[in-house]
Amino acid sequence: MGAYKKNLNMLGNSMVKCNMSRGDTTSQNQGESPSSRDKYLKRRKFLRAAGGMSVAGLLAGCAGNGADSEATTTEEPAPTTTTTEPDTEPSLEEQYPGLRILSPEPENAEAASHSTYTNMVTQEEEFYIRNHYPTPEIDEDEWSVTLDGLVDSDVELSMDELKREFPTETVFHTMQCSGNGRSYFDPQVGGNQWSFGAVGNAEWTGVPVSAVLDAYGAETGEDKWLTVMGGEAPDGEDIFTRSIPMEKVMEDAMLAFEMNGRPIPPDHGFPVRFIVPGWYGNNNVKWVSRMHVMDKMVYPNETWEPNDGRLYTHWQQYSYRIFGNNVEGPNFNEEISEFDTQGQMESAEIDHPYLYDQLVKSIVGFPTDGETVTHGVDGSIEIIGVAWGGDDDVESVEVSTDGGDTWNEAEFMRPTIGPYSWRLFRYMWDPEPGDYTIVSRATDDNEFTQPATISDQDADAANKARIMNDTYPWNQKGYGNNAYMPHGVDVTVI
Ligand SMILES: Nc1nc2c(c(=O)[nH]1)N[C@H]1C(S)=C(S)[C@@H](COP(=O)(O)O)O[C@H]1N2
Ligand SMILES: [Mo]
Repeated sequence: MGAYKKNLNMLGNSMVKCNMSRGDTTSQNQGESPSSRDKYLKRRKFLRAAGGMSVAGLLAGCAGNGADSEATTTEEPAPTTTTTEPDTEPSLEEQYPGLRILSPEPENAEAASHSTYTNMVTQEEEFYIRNHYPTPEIDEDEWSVTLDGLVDSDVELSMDELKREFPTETVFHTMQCSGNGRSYFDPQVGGNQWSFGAVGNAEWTGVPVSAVLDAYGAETGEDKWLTVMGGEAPDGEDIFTRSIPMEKVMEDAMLAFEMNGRPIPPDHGFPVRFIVPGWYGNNNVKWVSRMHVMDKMVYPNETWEPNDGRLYTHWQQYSYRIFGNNVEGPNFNEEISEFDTQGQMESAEIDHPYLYDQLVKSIVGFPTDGETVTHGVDGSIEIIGVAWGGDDDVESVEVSTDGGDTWNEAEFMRPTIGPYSWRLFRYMWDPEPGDYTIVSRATDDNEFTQPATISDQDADAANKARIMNDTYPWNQKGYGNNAYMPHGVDVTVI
């Protein structure tokens, strides 16, 4: 019971900040007051300035102040790095020069340029941010992850215990928001209007969740589920909760502390984030506060201890479901046994697929849309892009320079950096001067190929929530779009 209490405190009203002063306690919840927000941004600036520091040093820089300290100045970097920084709040645009901001609070932003998709690893500056609630400010010394449900003993693990008592692993994981490409739906659907930029590839480092579950005698049979909760929801809001099938959890889910070799930035889940390699972003719960082992997925009217009236099911059963125009809302399931999104779309048993494993997709990174290009020294233009297949391999990529009429086989660049990373591809092109539309389409090792366009609102494909007739199903929430035509690039060759 004690563990629950402490955990709930954290969820409810003591999101402890690095720079929190004692007098700030009424406004500490979501950092909404100007003063706490100022301090927060100051800290973020510090984190960015400290890019070269070791992990230990960087974490100590925050924790060393203690949660009660007013002493914001002690964690400022050396004067040489601060004198050039203006003492004003940097805008989100300044913090993330490679992002197009969709909403400042909660923060939602996507890669602004196709050029992000010429790089194997996506840097923080260009990595999309997708938040339902404002980014919490967390002191990692005060943070813990509770494990309960079908376990031998409930436990509350400090960050230090998590980091020191379990083996460390690393994985490159291409993570895409299931709403990426939503802006191309016609008629338009509600929600953030993501175009092509809500996908990135990062290296995540942390501990295998299987090691933690095994250590505390969790039931880990294939019919079990791990329900993972984020710790940032404001009072009265649904906890960001996802139920992940135990089979996948035991295979390779991770509690990650680092993104691209540095502590995970606050916007991406500091101090600890759930990583489900190959699966849509919504499964990758940030600011993890609790993991609950269950014999089904989280279901409406779920009650478990503590039954504190909080809501858990919204982000699992209502949201992140694919359903067409003629459907009032998604039906709920206690369990499903097909997690491949394409497999669910084709399954007779699942009416409204859940967004788990990612559909195969690709995007052109060079040239960018609207660009004028010239031939290289060898007389050709190198078209570059990335392709990924979720937890399936990408088998091949084709490139068209005439808007999808004719296709050419692209070649993969080396190296490969693991089964869940996108692959870079190239096509050497030798065109006459003129205007062209370049698109790419990928095929995975199940022989699924990206469709060309999005279906009409009332087409068969939409009603059945299926990829048919080379179209992706228009769906009410705008999820899962992997059609290639909408994000083609128009270029001029001179
Ligand atoms: N706790 C919590 N975790 C979350 C979210 C959230 O709002 N709260 N958003 C999810 C969604 S929808 C996506 S696409 C990814 C985005 O991760 P990023 O902001 O690091 O790119 O985080 C997921 N994890
Ligand atoms: Mo998302």
